[in-house]
Amino acid sequence: MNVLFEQIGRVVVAKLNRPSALNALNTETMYELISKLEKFDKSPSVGCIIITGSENIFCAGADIKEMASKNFSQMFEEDYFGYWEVFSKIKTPIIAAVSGYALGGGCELAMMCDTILASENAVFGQPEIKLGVIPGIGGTQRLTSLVGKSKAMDIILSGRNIEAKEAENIGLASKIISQNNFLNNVIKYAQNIANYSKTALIASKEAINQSLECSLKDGIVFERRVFHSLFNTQDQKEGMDAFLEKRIANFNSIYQPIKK
Ligand code: DAK
Repeated sequence: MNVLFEQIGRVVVAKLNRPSALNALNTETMYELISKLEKFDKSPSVGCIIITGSENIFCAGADIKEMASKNFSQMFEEDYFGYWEVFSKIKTPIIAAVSGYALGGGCELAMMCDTILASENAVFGQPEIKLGVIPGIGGTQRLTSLVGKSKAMDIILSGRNIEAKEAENIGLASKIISQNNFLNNVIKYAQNIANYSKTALIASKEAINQSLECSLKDGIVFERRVFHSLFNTQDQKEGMDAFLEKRIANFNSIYQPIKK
């Protein structure tokens, strides 16, 4: 198995597991990861997903051995790596827990997640320029929207590595977490998120992502409409009742009909 899955409470941990290829992403791994995540996404018992690797390697990118001998027709006809678009359609929040190298497609996988938590030893980079190609799973687009044009040009044109501190400073990683007990600390962070209303989590993710696709004016209207719609959920009643009754809210009645 190229990916190991474990559900801990409401959190699913997907661990890339191709140590001999430094967790490089081949076609098989892509299908294994995404098809399983699609199932977890639909489960009401899952509120947050973590994608991670081992302590020293998150992912060394797309599998160079698989790609090296392909020609344009093959890449084009099989729409090589086109299935990654399905990953972007997953509604459940996804955290990239990056320890060690996240290079090329590995960095792009982290950026496809909703936020990146980096261990102190994390190293990011888009070294495709050294292979005579460019990032191919959204790197030129997502890195630019995260760090701005000038910094994205610097990183992609030079192919240089970025240490955790710089990744945090430029907004690529949302924060650095101590290497000691890294994954357990990310799981705790994810559990906190996963216990909120899944409907509200999905709505937050959708509204934030919408901001990248439309004008501020349209985005604000979109947000307001989604906000209004949440008043038809049991979780909104539960969240606000719990606040007024000074108790902890018990969310996740996503598929239950609203109580009168
Ligand atoms: N693919 C396949 N095998 C890889 C690999 C990779 N990306 N990275 C490492 N390996 C393999 C090595 O070949 C080696 O295998 P053996 O020789 O033992 O058989 C083994 O993993 C250990 O690697 P090293 O000996 O190099 O280990 P080091 O600790 O010395 O170095 C490293 C670690 C991560 C710095 C180094 O391995 C490295 O630089 N790796 C390559 C990183 C890289 O260039 N990544 C970008 C890959 S290109 C597309 C969409 C997307 C893409 C392309 C097309 N379409 C939509 C068309 C994306 C492209 C990429 O990601």
